[in-house]
Amino acid sequence: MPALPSDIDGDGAVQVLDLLALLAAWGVCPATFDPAGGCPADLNGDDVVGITDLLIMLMTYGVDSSDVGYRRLIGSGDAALHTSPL
Ligand SMILES: [Ca+2]
Ligand SMILES: [Ca+2]
Repeated sequence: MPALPSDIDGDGAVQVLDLLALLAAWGVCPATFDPAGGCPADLNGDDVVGITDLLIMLMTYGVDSSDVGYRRLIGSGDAALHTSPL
């Protein structure tokens, strides 16, 4: 199963610790200056952790990678989910 991009700490769910990690990294990514450093909170890859990344995280906030809703969100899982209205 693909990883949740907003799951910054990698525990399988998007929750308060991921939000805190994003807020702690707010601003220009260290990766801009140190390509080896990485910038997991930069969810849209523009080298800045900002409002767009926060909005991306909020779209999946509370989602657990084992949830049916997550499988629907990423377009995998039971095909019947794709025929039901959102
Ligand atoms: Ca997490
Ligand atoms: Ca960004």
